[in-house]
Formats: sequence, structure tokens, C-alpha cells
Amino acid sequence: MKAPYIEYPLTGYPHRSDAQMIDSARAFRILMEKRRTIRFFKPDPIPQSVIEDAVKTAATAPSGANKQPWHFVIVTDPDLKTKIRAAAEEEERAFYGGKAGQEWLDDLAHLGTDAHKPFLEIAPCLIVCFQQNYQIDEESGKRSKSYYVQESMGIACGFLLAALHNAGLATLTHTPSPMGFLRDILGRPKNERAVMLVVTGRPADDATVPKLTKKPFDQVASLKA
Ligand code: IYR
Repeated sequence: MKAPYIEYPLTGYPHRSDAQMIDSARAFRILMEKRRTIRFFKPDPIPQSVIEDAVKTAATAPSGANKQPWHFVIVTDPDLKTKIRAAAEEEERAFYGGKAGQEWLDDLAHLGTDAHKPFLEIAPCLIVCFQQNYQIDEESGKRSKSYYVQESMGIACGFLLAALHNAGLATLTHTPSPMGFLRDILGRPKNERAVMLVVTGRPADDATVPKLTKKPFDQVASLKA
């Protein structure tokens, strides 16, 4: 059944002049250009409300038929982090030991990454992002479909990274493969699959990042005016 349509300005987002738009688009670009994937974290805890606000931001993402096919597990428990690190490093040893194949390993060489993942224990918070391949109604147990799950998840995870960065936190998108162990360790249902583990916290004072460049605008976009 069609939902009632409500007036968009009533939902709170103001109409903007061109000048305001130009300023805020530039300010946001400059903010986002400062984001880097960080692998060195301070162990200091971060306020829970910061993480909750970032996850709430992620959950505002558009999704196929508004099914919101995601669940985020916020892990700060040290024992769980230790378990996750042990299981992730086991997968990563196989990956770096040859499972990835030579081309992939060659492509990663400039990042200097390996199977050693101390940040999974050091960082104060891990946000494990699960996609729901189908949904199970909590009350009736009835199964229903999700649509464009990968696309929806990608957008939600992008919002999450932007929100954490905006709050001043460093992030690392970690994707040990396969990630089946996360469902088991975190006790998630079988309709869910972990797609990304977002490690977050304050960056270590001596954190370093590889010197990388982003492609220029004319390589990533073309104008057909
Ligand atoms: N998951 C591994 C390997 C890895 C893969 C890609 I693609 C990267 O951009 C970085 C790392 C790891 O986290 O080390």
C-alpha cells in the first residue's frame, strides 16, 4: 500500500542558495579528502554516543524498497576483540600465504599489509557490518526478500565511514575473507553475512599512512554538458 506523502521541507532540511551549496560542497570535499585508512590506533575508549550516532547515520542510507538490509554489531568487549583477531589472522595467514594469488598480493605490496592484525585488539571499537540477504520477521518468523543488498550495504558503509571521520575518528575497513567466523563469534542469524569490519578509534600519535594519490577529476568523471 502506498505510504502517505509528506512535505519534504517539513522533514527539516533547509533549501539553500547556490552560494551556500558551493560553500558546503567544498567544505565537505575538503573534510573527506582528509580521510585516510589508518592502521595504528590509540586504545583510549571513545564515547558510545559517537559510535551510536555514526551507526544511526549509516542506517539513514537509501536501500532497495527501504528494506534496510543491515545490522551493525558494535564490539568493545576485549575478549570478543581477541577472539575476532585470532580468527581474522587465521584467515589472513591463508590469504597472504598464497590463497589470494600472486596478482592480488602484488597489488597489495605497496600498502605493506600482512596477516598481522594487532589493531583488532588495540582499537577501542570494531563495527561489524552484516548484510541481510533476506529478512526474518522477529514476531512471525516469516521470511521476506531484500533487494539491491550489496548496493544498499555499500552506501550504508560509506555513510558510516563519513560519519566516523566527521566525528574525528580514524577508520580501517578490514575485510578478512571469508568472514563467516564473525557470524559465529557474534551469534548472528543465518540470513546475515558480514561484509565489512570497520575498525575505529583515535589515531595513534605516531600513526603513519602510505603515500597514495587519488585519481584526478578528469579521470574519474566526464562532462557531457
Ligand atoms: N584483507 C586483507 C588484504 C587486503 C585486501 C585489500 I583489496 C586491501 O585493500 C587491503 C588488504 C588485509 O586486510 O590485510
